[in-house]
Amino acid sequence: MTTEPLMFHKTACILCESNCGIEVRLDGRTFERIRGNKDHVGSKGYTCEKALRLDYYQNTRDRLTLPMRRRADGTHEQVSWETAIAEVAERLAAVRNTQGGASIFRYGTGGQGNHLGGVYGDALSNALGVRYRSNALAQEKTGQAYVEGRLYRAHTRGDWGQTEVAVFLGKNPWMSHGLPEARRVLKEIAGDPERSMVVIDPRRTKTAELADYFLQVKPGTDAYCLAAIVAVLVRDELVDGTFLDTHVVDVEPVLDAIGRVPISEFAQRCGVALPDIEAVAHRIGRSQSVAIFEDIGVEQAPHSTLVSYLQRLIWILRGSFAKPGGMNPVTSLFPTGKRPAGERRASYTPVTGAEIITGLIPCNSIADEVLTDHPDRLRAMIIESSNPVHSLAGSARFREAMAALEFSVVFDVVMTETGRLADYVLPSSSQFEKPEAVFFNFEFPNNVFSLRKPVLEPLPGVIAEPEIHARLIEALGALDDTDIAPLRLAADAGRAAFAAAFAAAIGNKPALAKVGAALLYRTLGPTLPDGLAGAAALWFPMQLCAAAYPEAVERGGIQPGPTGLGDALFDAVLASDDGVVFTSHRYEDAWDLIGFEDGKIHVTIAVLIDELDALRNAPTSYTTEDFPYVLSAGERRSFSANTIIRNPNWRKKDVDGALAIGPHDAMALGVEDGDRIRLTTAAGAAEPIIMIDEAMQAGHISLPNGYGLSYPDEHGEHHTVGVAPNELTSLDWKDTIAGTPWHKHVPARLERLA
Ligand SMILES: Nc1nc2c(c(=O)[nH]1)N[C@H]1C(S)=C(S)[C@@H](COP(=O)(O)OP(=O)(O)OC[C@H]3O[C@@H](n4cnc5c(=O)[nH]c(N)nc54)[C@H](O)[C@@H]3O)O[C@H]1N2
Ligand SMILES: Nc1nc2c(c(=O)[nH]1)N[C@H]1C(S)=C(S)[C@@H](COP(=O)(O)OP(=O)(O)OC[C@H]3O[C@@H](n4cnc5c(=O)[nH]c(N)nc54)[C@H](O)[C@@H]3O)O[C@H]1N2
Ligand code: SF4
Ligand SMILES: [Mo]
Repeated sequence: MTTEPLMFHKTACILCESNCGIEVRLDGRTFERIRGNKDHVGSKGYTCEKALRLDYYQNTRDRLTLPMRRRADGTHEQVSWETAIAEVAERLAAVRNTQGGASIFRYGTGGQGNHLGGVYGDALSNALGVRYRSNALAQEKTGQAYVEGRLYRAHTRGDWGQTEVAVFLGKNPWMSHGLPEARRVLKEIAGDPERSMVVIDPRRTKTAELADYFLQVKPGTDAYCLAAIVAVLVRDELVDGTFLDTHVVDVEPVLDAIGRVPISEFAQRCGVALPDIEAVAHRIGRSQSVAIFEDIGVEQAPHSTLVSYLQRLIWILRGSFAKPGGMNPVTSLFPTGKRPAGERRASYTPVTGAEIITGLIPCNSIADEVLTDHPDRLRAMIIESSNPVHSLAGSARFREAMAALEFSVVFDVVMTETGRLADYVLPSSSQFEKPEAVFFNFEFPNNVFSLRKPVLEPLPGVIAEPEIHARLIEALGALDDTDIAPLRLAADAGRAAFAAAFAAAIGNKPALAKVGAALLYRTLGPTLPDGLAGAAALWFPMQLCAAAYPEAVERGGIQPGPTGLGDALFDAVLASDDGVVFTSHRYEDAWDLIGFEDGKIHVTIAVLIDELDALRNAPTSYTTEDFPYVLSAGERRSFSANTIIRNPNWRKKDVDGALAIGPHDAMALGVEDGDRIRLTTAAGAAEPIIMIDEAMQAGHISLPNGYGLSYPDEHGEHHTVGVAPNELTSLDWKDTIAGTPWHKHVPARLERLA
């Protein structure tokens, strides 16, 4: 008897935004072996150690296999899908009918690997008239979006493969990745005498060890450090005047403000020696190109929006834009066209009046939008692929908010901290049991889109998000067979007939556009090969993308087929296991990707210039006698991955999620490596194990993210390992502009345990 040779199936890692292509060999339903996919056009075989442990995600003990409904006593019971769909639709409709769709809030829509379900979630939200939404981006990237929206209305990325000076600002890519083949690229830059790496971080990270210039700022003082760098560039005439004259508007107010920066005082404030700041400014000032990667070390710390602005001033003043090695705008799968500069319609949250940036409510405001008797408060929540009770600042307050809701439903694969408080949890198939994709396609010149095919059949009882959402939309009466049947027939007749019928259907009944994703799933979906029905909603963005950037799409290697370029792109995406280059740009195209009609950078942002001027009177420290340490709550380590893997045994090291502390502080406290310690903040307390770490500066302590999840043992008893960081964070520590939380900057106290 011969046994079938075990086959490798191509898919992608779902543990961070890099989504490296991988190959999985199955033994039954077990991921018996995992390796990098060398043919993947984005990652080329690269992975880190985490991808090899994905079986802990797929074969987790706490998978849900039927919908869960909350009983009056707070426990959950299993119910059938028929019951769950009917009741969830009815409850949502009841809230909408009495309080309006705007009182239903939507949180999440995808983690690090699964954004396709969110498109169908959009359709459900549209069917209900949902107006307010948010997700994790509103606790990290909205400050950056605020700045980019005003400067050039596009999103830029560094050209890491070629840049002469790479700057990592509150970013530790050795551990957190976030750029393709991160460790390879870092080593390449470090090993090249013609190139330099600058790291700005209070901690001597793995990345900092590779750096040519390491600016070890005091936590939370990056604004001072960056202002000083910018001011040295201007003082020492290292600004690219030709670039400014040609491409940048409204330069004078910025140059004036920079001229007012007290350079040596600011150097002192951030704890970096002035010659070190000057050396970095001069290295950047002499370079052909500089690229800067800011991440949550600064985005979740004081003055975060100002920091997002100041770092951009560095490369704008250097003219490091639209060229190899510089910063370049990326294409979008959902292009929005151009606008006159300065034309902006701001919107605000209904209760607290917080500014909504890129359509997202600041995460720190959500609970306050619920916990009030304001008539326009949020009254129901739809939560998809995220665990806000664990991941938002102030967990206690979010739990309170969930308890106050009239209705809540969570879409997840497991029972989470959030699911436990929800009225219903709808279990979806895992990321390896359905077609999936991410919309983090942010590179230049080549943008890669990867559609992953299912590796396994869904676990019996679970359903993929497109089907769950379509059923809910149908139960709400927003889509029915009279809409679906003619388009099904047209889809069978071919793509040209389908495109015409789809356009006509929406022309006749514009409300169908709102639930377009579900309509595509029900009609085009069944004609797609290999169980890819769930990818049907991609058909529309692929058409938009091909229409917006036809030359870039063709340059990527896609030729228009009989029914056009959009269909050809869509089919190429469906056919490939290795990712598709969906746009390939030339550097000069960067100007055309600016979102303003005049194609210029508008460099003055008055509010931020005011904040820059006010810096010299702002505090550089928020610690007190009671809380003398700065706690960074949520550092990325080699075995942290948000809350995607819940079984603590997946970790090969740092099993406890130790609190990192410098040797001086440890000595002063009289504690040793491996001791437990009492850690207290204004919001809560915990007793983590400590890890003495030379990388930490005095007064700074750090906990990893993604710990403190409860997980059942073989007897079903739940245990929690490590500290859930947001039991220690509070809602009021946040950026004044974007409202993003200061996860990295929590005043804290340490006490030795008796
Ligand atoms: N291993 C792993 N990788 C991940 C993830 C994961 O969970 N685990 N999550 C992914 C996600 S969702 C994200 S958003 C990214 C985040 O990726 P990173 O931003 O790189 O992650 P962190 O380690 O949280 O923070 C980066 C650095 O900020 C530093 N820092 C703390 N306070 C300050 C400060 O005041 N100023 C400066 N300049 N730096 C400061 C920390 O010391 C740390 O080295 O990682 C992604 N990759
Ligand atoms: N204190 C502190 N808090 C932080 C951070 C920090 O550094 N410090 N980091 C913040 C950052 S940057 C981020 S990005 C957030 C991340 O926090 P969240 O946005 O809450 O996301 P994840 O932890 O990735 O949760 C993903 C959820 O999706 C579920 N899931 C997995 N696969 C599927 C699927 O196929 N379908 C469905 N429906 N669900 C699925 C998982 O079980 C999990 O519950 O945390 C933030 N919170
Ligand atoms: S965790 Fe990130 S870098 Fe590591 S293999 Fe997965 S996607 Fe790639
Ligand atoms: Mo994130």
